[in-house]
Formats: sequence, C-alpha cells, structure tokens
Amino acid sequence: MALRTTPEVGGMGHSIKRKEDPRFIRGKGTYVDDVVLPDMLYLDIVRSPFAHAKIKKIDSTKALAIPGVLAVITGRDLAKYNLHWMPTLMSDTQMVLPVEKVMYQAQEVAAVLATTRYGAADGVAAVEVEYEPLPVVVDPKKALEPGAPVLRTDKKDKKDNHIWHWEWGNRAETDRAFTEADVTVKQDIYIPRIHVASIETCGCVAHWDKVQDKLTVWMTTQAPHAIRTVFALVAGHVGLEEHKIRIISPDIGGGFGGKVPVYPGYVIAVAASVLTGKPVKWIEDRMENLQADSFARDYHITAELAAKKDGMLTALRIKTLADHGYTDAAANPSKFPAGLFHVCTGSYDLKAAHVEVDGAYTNKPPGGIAYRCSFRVTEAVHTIERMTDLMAHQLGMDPAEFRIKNFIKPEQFPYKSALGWEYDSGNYAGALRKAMDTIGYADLRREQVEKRQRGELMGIGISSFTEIVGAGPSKHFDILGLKMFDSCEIRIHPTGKAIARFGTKSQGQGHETTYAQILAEELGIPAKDIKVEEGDTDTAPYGLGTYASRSTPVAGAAAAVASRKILDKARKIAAHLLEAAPEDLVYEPGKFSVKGAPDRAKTIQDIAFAAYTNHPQGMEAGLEAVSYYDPPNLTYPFGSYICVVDIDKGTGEVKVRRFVAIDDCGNIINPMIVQGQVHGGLSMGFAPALYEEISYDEIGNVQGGSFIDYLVPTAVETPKWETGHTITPSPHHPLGAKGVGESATVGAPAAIANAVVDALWHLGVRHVDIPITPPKIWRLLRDNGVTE
Ligand code: MCN
Ligand code: CUM
Repeated sequence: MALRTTPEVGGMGHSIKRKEDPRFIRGKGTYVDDVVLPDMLYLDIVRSPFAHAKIKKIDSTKALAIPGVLAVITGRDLAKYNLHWMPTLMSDTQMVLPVEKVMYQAQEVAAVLATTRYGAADGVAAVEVEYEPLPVVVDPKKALEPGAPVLRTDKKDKKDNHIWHWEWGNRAETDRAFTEADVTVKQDIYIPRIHVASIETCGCVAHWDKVQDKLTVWMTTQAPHAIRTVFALVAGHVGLEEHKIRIISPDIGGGFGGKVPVYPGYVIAVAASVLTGKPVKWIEDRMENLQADSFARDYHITAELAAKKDGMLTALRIKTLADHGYTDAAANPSKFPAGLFHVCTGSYDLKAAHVEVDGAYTNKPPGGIAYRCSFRVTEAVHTIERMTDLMAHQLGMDPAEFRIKNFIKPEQFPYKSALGWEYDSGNYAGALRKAMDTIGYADLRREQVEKRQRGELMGIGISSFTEIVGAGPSKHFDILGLKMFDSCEIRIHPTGKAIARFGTKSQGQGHETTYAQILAEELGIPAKDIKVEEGDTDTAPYGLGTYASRSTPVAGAAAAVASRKILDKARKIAAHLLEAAPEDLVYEPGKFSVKGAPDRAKTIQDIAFAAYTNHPQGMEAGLEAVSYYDPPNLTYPFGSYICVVDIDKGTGEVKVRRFVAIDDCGNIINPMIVQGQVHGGLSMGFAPALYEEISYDEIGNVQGGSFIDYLVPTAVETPKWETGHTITPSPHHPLGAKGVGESATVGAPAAIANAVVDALWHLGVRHVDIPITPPKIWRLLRDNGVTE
C-alpha cells in the first residue's frame, strides 16, 4: 500500500499544482492527509522531554512572532471550556493538554496553530516551557510499593498507584488441584511493551462549518461511530451534539488496534477548528506515533501449571501485574479490565483455573491498547503455550503428544472452560497433526538428536492456540456502555445494482471484497454490482467498528441476515409476479422459480425492478434491509503452528528456518484474503518474538522511540511462511465463519519462544522472555558454558 506524499510538503512543482487543482479538495487522494481544504490551518504539538514534571510556565511570545503562527493552545485555554481532560475507553480520564503536570515523555504540552505545516513546526520549536521535574515511576512493581510517589494527584481520593484488582475463576478449587498435583511448573513471563507500526500514522482534518452548523472530521479511526459518540459526550456541552458531527474514516494505512483510541491531537484539532471556523489538519510524525500513542502488552506474569504423573493437566494459576502507564486507556469491553485474558486455559481441558490481574499507573503513555491482540489474547496464549511446553519438557514428554493428550476433544464442543467461556467448535488435534505432517515433525526430531550430538543448537516449537473473537454478545460486551453489535444496511436499486453499508471499517482487511462476496453469494447479485461502503457516520448504520477480528463474526453475519430479510420480501414480490404462492417458490442464489416449473422464474434483478415499478398492492415499495446483529456467542478460531529454529552459538542469533501455520477460522469467505491476513499476522508475531520492544530508562526516557531503535523486521529478516488450514465451521454464525485477522499474531510468538527453549533445554535453559535478541541468547550460552 502506497502512502501519498502530502501535497503541501511534497515541495516540488506538482504539489503546487495539486493545491490549486480542485480535484484535491477532498479529491483524488484516499487517506486523511490527502484531504486539503481551502484556508486549512495546521496543528503541531509541543511535547514534554520529561516523564514527570510540573509545568511552571509556557511562553509563547517567540512562537507567536513567527510569520503564519496564529495561536499557541495550552491546557488553560481548553480548561475554559472544560475540554482539558477527556474520558478513556475504560472510563478513566486522560489529559487533552495538561494544566499542572505532564505524566510521560512525549506527552502533549501545547499545540501550535499556523497557516502552513512548516510554520506550525517552527512554532513548536519556539514555544518555551519551564518544567520542574518530579520523581519518576517506571517500574509497575515499585509503583505499588508503599511510599511510592502517587502519580494521579488529579484524583482527589487516590492514595496509591493501584488502578484495579480483577480476578476470575475458582480460587479454592484451583488451590486444591495444586495441592493434589504430582508435578507443577512455575514461571515468570514478561511480555514487553510494543507498538504497532502502521504505514500511516494517526491524524485528522477537522472542519467546523459555521454555515452548515456541522463538524466534519476526517480521521484515522477504526471505530467512527463510537468516536462520534465520544466526541458528543465530551463536547456536547459546548454545542457539538451528535447530529452535528460527521466522522469520516477514509482509507486507512493500517490500524492494528492503534487507531481505536481518541488521541489528544484529534480533540485539539476539533477545538481549534471550532474556535477559528477554519479547517485544521493534524498529522503526527513517526516518532510521535511511536512515543506517545497508546501501547500494547506490558504484562508481568507469574504462571503455574499443575499435572498428574501421567501427563494430564489439572489446573492453571496466574498472577499478573499490568502496566497501564498514566491512565487506563485500554480498548477493552468495559466488564473486562484485562480484556479476554481469561481465555488463558487455551486449547486444554483444564478442570480448574484462577487468574488475578492488578493494574498499575506508571509514568508512561497509556498502555493496554492493541497490537493485533483480540483484547489481551496474545498475552493469554503466550502464557498457556509457554507453560504447556514447559510442563511437557519437565515431564520428558514430546510437546506435540503432550498437547494432543490434553486438548479439548472435538466431541466436547460446545465446551465450557473452567473460566466460563463457551467454546463454539474446534478440532485441535486435527490442526496439529496436519501441521506435523506438513513440516515432517518426526524427521525433524531425529535431525535434532543428531545435531545435538554434534553440538549444534536446533529447536522445534509448537503453539496450538485458541483465539476468541467476535465481540460480542451484547449481554456481556460493551465499550463505554455502547453494546458491541454491528450492522449492515443493503439497498437494492431498481436496476438490480446494490449499495451495502456497514458499521465496521476496513484498514486493509479487504472488506470491500469479502462483504461483496457474502452479499453476492446470498443474493445472487454479481459482486461487481455491489458497492460496499464503510466509515462515514452520516451514511453508515451505527456499528462499533473494526478491531478484535469482529468484522466477519458480527458485521459479516449482519450481511447474511440483512440479505435474508431482503430475500423474504423478494420472495413475496416474485410470487406476485409469477402469480404463485410464496411457499411454492424455490430459491437458488439470484433466482426464484415455481416448484416443478423451473422455466417460470424471476431473477433478483427482475424483482428489484418490480419493487419500484410493480410491487403488490399493500406492500411498501423498495428493496432494502438492515440488520443490527447481536451474536449469540463469540467465535473461537484456532490453529497449530510449528517452527524450527537454528541458533548461532557464536552470536546468539536465532534463525527461523521453517514455520508452518495451520489455521482454522471456520468457513472461509475468501481464501486469498485469509492467507494474506495470516501472512501479515505471522510477521507481526515474529516481530515481537525476536525484535520489537519499547522500554524506558530509570527516569522514563523512552528507548525505542524511532525506527533506529525500535526494530521492525523487513522482508529480509522475515521467514517464508508455509500456511494451510482446516475447516471447523462455527455452529452459531450464519455463514459458519469465525474471525481470523489476529490469529497469527496471537499464536506465533509462543511457537518461536518454545523452539528457542527447546534448542537450549539440555543446557538448563527453562525460559526466555521475548524479544529473543542475540545478546540475550549469547549471555545464556555464555552462562551455561557454551561458547564458540
Ligand atoms: N475472512 C474470510 N473468512 C473468514 C474470516 C475472515 O474471508 N472465515 C476475511 C474477512 O472477510 C476480512 C478479513 O478476512 O476481509 C479479516 O476478517 P476478520 O477476521 O473478521 O477481521 P476484521 O476484518 O475485523 O479485521 C480486524 C483485524 C484486527 S483486530 C487487526 S488488529 C488487524 C487485522 O484485522 N489489523 C489489520 N488485520 C489487518 N490487516 C491489515 N491489512 N491492516 C490492519 O490494520
Ligand atoms: Cu487488539 S488490535 Mo485489533 O483488535 O484492532
């Protein structure tokens, strides 16, 4: 996907042409930064060099002297309208701009509004801020110690940095199972902070049109309707009511979860447009994106697994400390502060489990957001897959056979897990055996034995993950109280062409293709005659957006249900045209015919025309339907991944020699798109396994704030993926489909980590935290007496 250069930054002749060319006023470009409006102003942001500091003074004099700089906006300016704080998606609060102090490095401090992008950037450099540094809390464990500086001094009654305690499962039963176990394993696992690296960073163009009394915001958001509601809730009191707000999410250059939250830049741009009456553009740069936008993971986990001598697993116990940065801005369903982490019993028939999570505030940007995660399922899967592997090795059993022995069996579905989830369908051994056959598992184990005798380090790692996607049954799933249904509205025009609009928003997942396929299949209208539209709140039906791989499970189901509503009416019109009873008609996609007389038939196109020209008396005209689909359950895609690694004893470098991924997402709508999703997802699982991590030094300086330090693997490092699938339909989804968008990212890291530990087990290595970097492995080899 190519990102267009910004016309006004492009610099050369063509940019001037583009500016003057009316086509580029909401013209040819397809991303937010391509939106260029007359008289548009530019916003750039002053950011804090300190992780925790009082703001003593903000001096704008020099900035305002720069030609083209119109204003410097501070927290005090926003405070006049009570817009300096806003709610997070987890009902915590976050600053739009600070009034008293900053809480993390790179936090927004003030914003500069100028007539050009360069002017705004020069203005940012000229704003002088006087800070008084405060003690910094980086480590969440230290944050919870008595005497730690209390960070959220804005919360009147807050006396510590503890956000919440959450636990799930049966503690007594679990403890009993541990007492009765023959073998137990225990492991600390840290899953570090990482950050998505979408090609396109975040940004918006906000345009308050006084004449129309309407705010239009083109913005990089995965959830346009929810954002509109949040804007109305935050700014309704200053006249921005929901019907006056239009959010347009145009093409998005990758979301991966990072474009779910509301970032301060959006809100300041809106405020600036309302105040000036002019359109305002804010586009963050790469470093701002990496340093200040919300982060994923950052879970400090202690896990324990119990088993009987014969290798039957009995219980799982987990304690986790979640580093949420300075505010809990996680994009989780509101009832689940740790997301769906409690799917951590994974693919195994565990009788007892108990999980506890504590959230802590630290001087870091908001954490707990997203990186292709399905609401903390990456953390859950990494934990259970590492622990299962540890147990298998501890018992001296083959990790594949050990898994097969402990899997939930096909006949146990629908399966109620010890932590309360009802898995819809699965055939875990089927997927694992297929992966083993594809990779040649038995031969690889023989090769490993030979290599080990020669002193070479080779490992084989497995991850047999279960995903949980498609939030959600609205009984349990909401975000800020908004129930997590999703929608599809279909209108069939008189000539038989159609438009279908959805509450979701593709960011590269190919919804335009796959939704059209669903509709074509159901209605018998060729896909090329169906226009799929998403992302405009003025036209699309309300929906909660695209994340947590919910589009197929929820909006995809809505497409099928809405189609079937259309067919109900189409049948009546066909009966009228054919002078037959509706129940005497047979339907095959695109055509109703009279039972026993196949020549007496009407196509969907005939019926569409009749719906506007010749519909039965008493029936409303038109051929339209809408479905707001509330799924009865989540869908549980799964898969088995096997990976072979070779480790260089001299450098500690891990090379992924082969990686076989067998995925099962139920019925597949488009095999090529699913394969693309799996390839991309595997690459985004490979990345944190071996490369990516954002850490902080002791005074909260971010390490990894640019692509020099934050290592995103390129095609050169990334292995060749060998993919395949099995098909176990979801029994409750109208198409038997399950989501797939995040499966591979959720499942892949454990396969790689397990392969590395498998290569080093005989040296006494029991665990390695991701990212598994060469220095980490080199040190382990040195400490275990292996050097070259
Ligand atoms: N699909 C299919 N058959 C199935 C399941 C899915 O053909 N049984 C197709 C779907 O129709 C859709 C695609 O695969 O075109 C992904 O569908 P789904 O699993 O429903 O996931 P979503 O569309 O809801 O996408 C969200 C998911 C998430 S949460 C992240 S994070 C992620 C991911 O998608 N971000 C992505 N994949 C991404 N891919 C791209 N290119 N860019 C992103 O930002
Ligand atoms: Cu958790 S990343 Mo996706 O859900 O947008």
